[in-house]
Amino acid sequence: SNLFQNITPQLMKQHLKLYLVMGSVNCKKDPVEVLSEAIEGGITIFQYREKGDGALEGYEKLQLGKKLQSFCKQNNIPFIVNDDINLALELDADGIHIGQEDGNISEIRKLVGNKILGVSTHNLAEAKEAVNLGTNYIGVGPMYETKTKLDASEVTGPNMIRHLRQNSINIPIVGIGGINQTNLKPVITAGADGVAVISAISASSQPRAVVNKLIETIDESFPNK
Ligand code: TZP
Ligand code: MG
Repeated sequence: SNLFQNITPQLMKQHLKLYLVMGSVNCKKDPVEVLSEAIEGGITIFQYREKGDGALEGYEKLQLGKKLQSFCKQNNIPFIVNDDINLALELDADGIHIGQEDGNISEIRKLVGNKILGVSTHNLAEAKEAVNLGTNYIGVGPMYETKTKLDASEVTGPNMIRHLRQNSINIPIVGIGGINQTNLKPVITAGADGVAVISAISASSQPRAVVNKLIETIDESFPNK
């Protein structure tokens, strides 16, 4: 798909508003059901992150990816693949999200062309590098303690986002890690364009209701609204 190729920073920021990240391991219900409810609730971008104990591999990983991608397509939601560049290319995903240990950012940019490229960052040096290499957005975190990512680095808190903004990091930013309805406001007021969430949505028995609430709280949190 080329709908989101060469995405503008402005459109990227809009789509980062509520970023659902998940795979089968994170879901209380069928992942397809979780995603379709979350889309109905109003998520604005989705990342397929099939990782951890019991994660699907090979053909099964591909098949679930195809199903989730088709729901995203029907609803104009960018479909991003975590880590797996071959899968992103095979599915013709809208983008790829990588961490600091997932390879050379410039090489990955060459492989994925004009697709969305997002990178996880934890400090100003990493954010500056991501900007210089032309990534479309950065994830910053963990904002808060999280049980979802076992090898998560130290909590930075929303202040890291404020620090990046004060140091002229103007690209789209999404906060991640331990975020829920009760603690998201400081992430937005620190300067994030949105929040990325795994367990608050995917481990819920009512993903649609949770997403409705998150959207309402995000809207209330933006300084100009
Ligand atoms: N990267 C930093 S924290 C994290 C990732 C993938 C996990 C976020 O999951 P949750 O359940 O929203 O804390
Ligand atoms: Mg990774």
